[in-house]
Amino acid sequence: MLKIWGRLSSVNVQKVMWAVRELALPHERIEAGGQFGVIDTPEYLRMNPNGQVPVIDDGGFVLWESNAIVRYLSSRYAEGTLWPADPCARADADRWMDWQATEWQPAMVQAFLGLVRTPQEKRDHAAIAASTAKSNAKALILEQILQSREFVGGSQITMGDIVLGCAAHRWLGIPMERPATPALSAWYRRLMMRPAVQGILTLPLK
Ligand SMILES: N[C@@H](CCC(=O)N[C@@H](CS)C(=O)NCC(=O)O)C(=O)O
Repeated sequence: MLKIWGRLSSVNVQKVMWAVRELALPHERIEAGGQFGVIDTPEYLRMNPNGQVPVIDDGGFVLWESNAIVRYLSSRYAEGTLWPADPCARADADRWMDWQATEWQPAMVQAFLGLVRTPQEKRDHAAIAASTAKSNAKALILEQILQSREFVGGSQITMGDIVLGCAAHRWLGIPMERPATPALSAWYRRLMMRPAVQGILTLPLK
């Protein structure tokens, strides 16, 4: 059976769990990271030398890196749906996944850590302000695309929506000033109605 290691408060574990549940794959999730530890044990480091979550083991195939895991599960179990059959549609979804990892996530990380995980007296306000401005500017790029599409890759949900949806969940949950993003917010509400996100993206941000 597919095994997933990772705590549900991790945005990267959320992506994987949403994909697993979207595909109704039989699985077992093992708590790891944060308060659960596990990630610094020799057994775990043999699976992921980075000592991070998530990791999966699918019938002996061990994989880390959340977006790579979402791609693997989609290509293996969701050809034609989460993994679009058309190479251009697939590249479109794929491009947004890379954008999440290399642009939006790094832009928002300081605002998230500062405003959600750091006590008020220890906050670096300049870093938070810079991160807020940068992540908001990136969000407006997504807003523009979603003004003419129901999902990031077009009219159907793909692996790109899972990864971006988790990032949007975080961005929308950070207690900071945000520009109006009506199309992004409507897309997010559509995603949040999916049974697969219940119990994952419905947990409080921490
Ligand atoms: N690029 C990696 C990043 C993984 C990562 O940063 N994981 C964090 C949680 S989001 C982690 O393991 N932190 C240590 C911990 O949870 O104890 C991925 O996307 O999987």
